[in-house]
Amino acid sequence: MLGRFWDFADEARSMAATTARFGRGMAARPAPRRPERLLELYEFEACPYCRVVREALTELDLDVLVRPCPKGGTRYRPRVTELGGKAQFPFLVDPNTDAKIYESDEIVQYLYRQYGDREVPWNRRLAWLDTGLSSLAGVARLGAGYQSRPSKEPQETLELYSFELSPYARRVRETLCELEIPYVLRNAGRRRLADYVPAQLRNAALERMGADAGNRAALRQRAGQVSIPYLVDPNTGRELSESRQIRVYLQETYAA
Ligand SMILES: N[C@@H](CCC(=O)N[C@@H](CS)C(=O)NCC(=O)O)C(=O)O
Repeated sequence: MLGRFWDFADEARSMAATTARFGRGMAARPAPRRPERLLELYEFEACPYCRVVREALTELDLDVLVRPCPKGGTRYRPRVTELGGKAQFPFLVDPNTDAKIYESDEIVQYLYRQYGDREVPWNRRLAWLDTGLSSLAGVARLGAGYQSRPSKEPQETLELYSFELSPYARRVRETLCELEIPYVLRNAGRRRLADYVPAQLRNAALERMGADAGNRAALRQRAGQVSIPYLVDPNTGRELSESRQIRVYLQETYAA
């Protein structure tokens, strides 16, 4: 009973964080150039600078291999110092160009220039203001996705269908982050009107308003509907779509 209450309160705070981002990290206009090899991002969920990078990835509809580096983490933090010389996050590695970039604003500019073929959006032009607002959004989360927790390392990389602004996907990413579980972030931002209607209410008429594409189409194929978040764990063969259940599953399977 108490658990349910906390879950509900936590979801409400995640919703507040979503509201505070004024729509960033929700709609996707796919980048015309697609990276051949998966981008790699060392980051942690509570970091406001990391958030703006994840938002750009959703908006450009780019997948990325996330290597979570929460405070106190030992799994990937040392690798960042080895690769770039300091423990600062976010840190992007692009194996396609050999680029290794630390500064969030530089990463966002790089992604839009290298893959998006367009300027950063107008609401990102004042980077200092946008990053300040990103910090405010983080306040609502009361430190979730900040500190590492002991965990078992999965052998194979998990996959998460997500988009940055989703309050439900955020809670799953926070758990993955705290447990230092690496995962391929399959971005599934909204592209068409029907994507704004909850999966359970979407009817055939809405579906006719346009076909799914990209990861949304792949998810429909895989799960029969598009419901975000959606976790795929090749280590156990489990696939789950409810954020509360996913969090319990991750906790039971990987927390040490
Ligand atoms: N100007 C940098 C600031 C990055 C930054 O300060 N990141 C913090 C996390 S929010 C960090 O790396 N802290 C060191 C640590 O977590 O150990 C940027 O925009 O990327």
